[in-house]
Amino acid sequence: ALNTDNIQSDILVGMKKSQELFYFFKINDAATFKSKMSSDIIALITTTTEILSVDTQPVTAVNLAFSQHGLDTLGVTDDLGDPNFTNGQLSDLTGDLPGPIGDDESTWLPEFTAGTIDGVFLLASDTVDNIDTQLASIQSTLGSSITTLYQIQGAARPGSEAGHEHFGFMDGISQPAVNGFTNPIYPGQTPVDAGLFLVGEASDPNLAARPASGWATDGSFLVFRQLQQLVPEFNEFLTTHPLDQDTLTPEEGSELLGARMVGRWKSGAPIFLTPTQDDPVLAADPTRNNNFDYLDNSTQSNVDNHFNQSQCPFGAHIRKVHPRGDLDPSVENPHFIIRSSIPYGPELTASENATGISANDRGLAFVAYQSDISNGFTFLQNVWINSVGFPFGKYDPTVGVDPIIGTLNGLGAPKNISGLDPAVPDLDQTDVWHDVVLPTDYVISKGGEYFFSPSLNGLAFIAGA
Ligand code: N7H
Repeated sequence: ALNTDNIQSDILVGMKKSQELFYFFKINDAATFKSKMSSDIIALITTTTEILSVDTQPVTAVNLAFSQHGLDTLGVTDDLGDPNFTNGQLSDLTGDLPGPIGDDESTWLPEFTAGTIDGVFLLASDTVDNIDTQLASIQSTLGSSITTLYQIQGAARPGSEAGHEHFGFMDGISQPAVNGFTNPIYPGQTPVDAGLFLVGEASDPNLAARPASGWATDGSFLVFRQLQQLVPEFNEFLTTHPLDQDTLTPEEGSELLGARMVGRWKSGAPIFLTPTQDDPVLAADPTRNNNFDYLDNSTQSNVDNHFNQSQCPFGAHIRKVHPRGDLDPSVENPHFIIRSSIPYGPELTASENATGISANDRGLAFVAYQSDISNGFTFLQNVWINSVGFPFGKYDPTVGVDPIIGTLNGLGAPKNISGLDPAVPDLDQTDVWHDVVLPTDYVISKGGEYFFSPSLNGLAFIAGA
């Protein structure tokens, strides 16, 4: 079993609250910061054990993670064994291996391009007031040893949209199961080793590269991304390109297009199981809503699935990032991440709806945990999401980039996506594949950073460094 008293809460469980602040800071005075860590801050950090029971959940959950720049500033000299973390996220815009993550630096906020972020506090609670109170207390403890660089206030969307991201789709349904931790494991959930997410576990593929003293054990790399979503523009595209106009109303045709781009209906029901209409009962049933594999129902072979996109386009968002039966598990499993994202920004205004133009910044405060960033986030973004050929080996060799978050070289370039239209999903060799062309990007990266979320023991080590 895992040492859940030692692991920060967000990594395996999430923050379990409707409001979450990401507070990015710079360290001015390492000695004072470390002494306050020991005397006050570490006691505030919420563990996995605490978040699991409502009886022990704090009013405001607190997690703390550092960038490489922050660890350097604090005098931690050990190499954590993850080159992407060491070099920072900005260097993955132009780096060689594992290649560019597709962002255009011109869309990054100066807060993220400056390379000065040392750490981030994650503060989560039921109200923004609680968060502000906790933040004020932390700031008063740390005084001038830190400076605020940037903050993003995340929030669950209101009412019946709770749990849905800003395009309107239910999020947070599918996560890998962690061996020795996740219980129950629902049908369709893939059990994988804890070492894919937690550094220093026996199953950590990079165990030999970790600090010999073991202080990094039970920590995880936190990939943060501020992903702006152009919601009225996305909605306008769906409205003006309804599918299957012979049998569906324009509204239904637009809804179907959105569902085929994501791979789930807005309710969360997977289109592979219910391809022509939404099924909210299925969506709400955790024993069924993740139980599918993209394999042919009758033969359980993937032969048919090399040319048949009737149940789900090859390039649907959730198929790109978790191809299930399209790949052998030994090939796919190293690339699982645990997601802990939350929407940020206001609801759509009436005038944004009317004009189809975003006037406010809103999107996803994207958080993903893994023990190897080059196998997790950057691999998914570069090799699967942004590759027009992935899933490889399909009858149509140009599947297209991920229609939700993929980018072609060149910001906002039009993107051809195969199989979105179910009227022509299953073609023989003489037919021409019919692509739907997305005129531009509806998700724009505003930047991000790589952090290390240490264990409680690891935080104590850092404080003593
Ligand atoms: Fe995605 N969306 O609303 O369209 N995502 N995602 N994501 N995502 C998922 O199954 C979305 C992003 C993954 O196991 C769902 O839990 C949006 C990045 C993975 O079958 C929905 C953005 C990366 C899964 C969305 C965004 C991923 C997943 C269905 C950005 C990785 C699990 C809910 C603004 C680099 C797939 C669910 C599985 C699911 C959306 C970003 C990865 C609705 C809007 C950057 C691994």
